Amino acid sequence: MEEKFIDAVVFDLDGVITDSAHYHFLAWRELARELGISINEVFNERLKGVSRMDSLELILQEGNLQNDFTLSEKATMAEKKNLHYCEFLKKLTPQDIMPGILELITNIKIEGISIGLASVSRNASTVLKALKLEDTFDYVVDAAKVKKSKPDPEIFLTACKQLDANPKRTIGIEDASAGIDSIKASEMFAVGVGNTLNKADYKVHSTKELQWELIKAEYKKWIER
Ligand code: B16
Ligand code: MG
Repeated sequence: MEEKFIDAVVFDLDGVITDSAHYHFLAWRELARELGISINEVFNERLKGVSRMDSLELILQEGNLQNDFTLSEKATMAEKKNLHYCEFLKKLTPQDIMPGILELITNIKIEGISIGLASVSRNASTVLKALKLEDTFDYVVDAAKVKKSKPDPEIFLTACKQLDANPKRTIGIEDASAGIDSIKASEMFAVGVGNTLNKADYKVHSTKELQWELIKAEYKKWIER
């Protein structure tokens, strides 16, 4: 049997496992509109992988309103956005798992490689339940388990530690620039899904292209470079 050269694969949730990143955008856009701030999909790239309160700060800065609200008012705004987001989550079903993801997970598991999930979302467990993936991952790191949001490496390093994986023998899959920075700061191999992730070690345009044999081949080239 071929020697195992990868310890684990750690997935991001929003934007990789399911398109909840779009629901985050719709909920933020509505809150921003109420504040007289206009945000679009290009601006939204900066919110991906960023915690709820940090996302709110970026939106307020965009409207030059960063000094206009108390902490308590900001907490109320973030809660309002979250309630709106949670309404979208009620519609989520296993049909909303991104194309190619279940096949990828199956192929990784066949080789006895651990899989983890690293999401800074406080709604991660709700999303996993809605997708019927709550028992799929060997370890899930969510907002409750880390102090620092992506791009800090804490979340991916926590996943590696809990999976007993050496970061250099671990692959991270992300759709956000903050997430790729977090993976690289962890010294892992970074797979980027999307068009704007220049720092990724291997890039694909969509989850459909996440093929295990190709990812392994790219990882091998990277580790042997
Ligand atoms: P919540 P990920 C992140 O999840 C999202 O990408 C980001 O847009 C969101 O603001 C953040 O979770 C916090 O989410 O408001 O649900 O706590 O990409 O790390 O899975
Ligand atoms: Mg994401």
